[in-house]
Amino acid sequence: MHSTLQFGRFNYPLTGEHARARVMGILNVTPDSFSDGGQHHSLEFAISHAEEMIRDGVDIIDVGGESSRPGADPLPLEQELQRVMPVLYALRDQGPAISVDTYKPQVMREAIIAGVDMINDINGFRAPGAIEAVRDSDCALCIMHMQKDPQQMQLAPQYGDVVAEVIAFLRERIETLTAAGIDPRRICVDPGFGFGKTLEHNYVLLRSTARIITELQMPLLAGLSRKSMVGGITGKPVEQRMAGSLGGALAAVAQGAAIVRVHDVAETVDALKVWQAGINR
Ligand code: 7PJ
Repeated sequence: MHSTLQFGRFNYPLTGEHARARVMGILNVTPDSFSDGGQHHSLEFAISHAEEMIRDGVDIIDVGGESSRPGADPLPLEQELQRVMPVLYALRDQGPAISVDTYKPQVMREAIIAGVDMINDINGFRAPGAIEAVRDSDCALCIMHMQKDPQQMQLAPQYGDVVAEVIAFLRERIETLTAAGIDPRRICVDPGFGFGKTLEHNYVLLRSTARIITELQMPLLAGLSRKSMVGGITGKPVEQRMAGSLGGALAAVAQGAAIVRVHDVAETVDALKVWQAGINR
């Protein structure tokens, strides 16, 4: 494992006494249904949500314009840029690191010009031109595993050995990125909870967090906040999954996850502080 993760303007220690899990807050920028449908309200709403996360102690804000919920339709490039770019420019000097959740190379290029610190790609930089778009920058790169695409992924996910297959996929992507000249200290990996996985696949992967980190020797990002895997255990609908999500985040961090991607920033920050204070290092 490298001793640090290069994260644009930031550099996160991964080993030693200053290492700690980072909290990534989810900022969805989608048109609001309660106004004229223009860009203005969604921008103001996104900024005030970001300000709340900053007060709550967020480390990284992950800005996403396209829903990648199971069955969701892709968003045209121009619309994604219109949603996301004003938010990136508004947030880039507010303190936290900024990430953009996109698989489109043109959005990656514009976001890097705007100064983002991470490109978070649910597609693992497989789109033609994605690697070239991010190569000559110092932003972090999150490589996520997804089986099929958001339209198809939850129809009938199948694996022989889910952990081995996710690791093999991530290893191939790491090798392709580093062969293109990308510094491995910029890379983190993500098993992609809910992206082409059954409940059982998701929990086999969560229980294998430490193994994935050890085999790949890369920092790991875990995103399970409010997902169906939390509902599958608790029986709770999406608006009642906060405590379950905290439990899942702690399970990942206890196995060495470097970053947790969450909706509930204040609660996650507190849970991690108390957990950190209460364990033997
Ligand atoms: C993830 C993501 C995730 C990373 C989404 C949702 C669906 N990016 N983007 N990992 N999930 N890296 O938040 O429910 O798990 S969108």
